[in-house]
Amino acid sequence: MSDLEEVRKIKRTALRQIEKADSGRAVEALRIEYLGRRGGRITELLRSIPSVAPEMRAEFGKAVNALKAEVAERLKARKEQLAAPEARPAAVDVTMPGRALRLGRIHPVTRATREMCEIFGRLGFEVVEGREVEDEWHNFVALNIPLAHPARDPLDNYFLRDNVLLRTQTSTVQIRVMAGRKPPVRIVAPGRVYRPDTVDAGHSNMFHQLEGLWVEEGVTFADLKSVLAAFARGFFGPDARTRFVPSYFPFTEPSAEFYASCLLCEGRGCPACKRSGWLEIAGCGMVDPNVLEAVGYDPERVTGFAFGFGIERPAMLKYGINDIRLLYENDRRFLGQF
Ligand code: 2NL
Repeated sequence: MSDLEEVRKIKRTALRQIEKADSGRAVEALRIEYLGRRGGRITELLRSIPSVAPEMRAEFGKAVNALKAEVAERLKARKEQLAAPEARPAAVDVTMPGRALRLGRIHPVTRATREMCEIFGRLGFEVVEGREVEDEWHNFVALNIPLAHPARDPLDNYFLRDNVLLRTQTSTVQIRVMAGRKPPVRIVAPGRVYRPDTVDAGHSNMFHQLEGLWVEEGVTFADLKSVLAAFARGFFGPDARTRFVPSYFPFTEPSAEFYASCLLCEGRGCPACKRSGWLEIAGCGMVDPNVLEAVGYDPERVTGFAFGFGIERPAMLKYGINDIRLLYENDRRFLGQF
């Protein structure tokens, strides 16, 4: 057999074996068999070049070097092919159980919001939403909050630029509804509000509010009391008791703070209610005539009441959450409990 025939034969078997190799380990074994430094079949051919007859040497040397290059190339390609995941169909065990889907839960703030809206819905209130970026007219002026009022201090608001700020209460939504339609109006407005407060277990610079408004001919403070009492029984349970304490807001007159009996201690006094037995859950009052006038309503013809609830505080009470920050961290270990 001539030397060149030997080269062709090694080439045929090497390429066939590489094609059949079914693992990285098998490819490596072939590399050692053909290209190994000691005793590799092609290595040996290369070493034999100097002893080939001079008239054959150049041609033989060229053939052996080409063989070496081609085998090395094929080994590399086969190794890469086997490393690709789709090259290992045997690795898929079709009898394995599937991966369980992680079902999402409703966030406690969303749950509380929906529950509150549902209760007010039964009382005839329509749910409306609005923008979070507002102007000073909707956030302050229409609500009878004058320029000199401390609530308008630039340090107590997130101003984006002159006359543009993140809303501090959702009353802005009610102002927009009233400015856009005639009475009667019976709405609740849930949503995010923003105040640059220092964050701690009980405070966040972003929180949620649900404000409500009922404006129509003949609406009285008695209606306010019965609506909020009905809400408290719906949200906290049929045994919830309620009380109103005189207060002050620029946008209502008269104004009141609204308390429900503490649902944790049933009014006996505990840390949640600071031993008073009562929880302050909303501010409320009769809509100030200046507010009605600002939106083009006639305060001689219609009257109304309004109220503003925080959402986090009642949600935390109801679901037993002791730090408001947990509500915004999106830790699945926390969220999975609701
Ligand atoms: C609170 C409680 C309150 C209102 C919000 C309101 C809205 C309109 C007109 C009049 Cl459009 N009032 N909302 C009323 C009383 C209380 O929020 O603690 N606010 C600082």
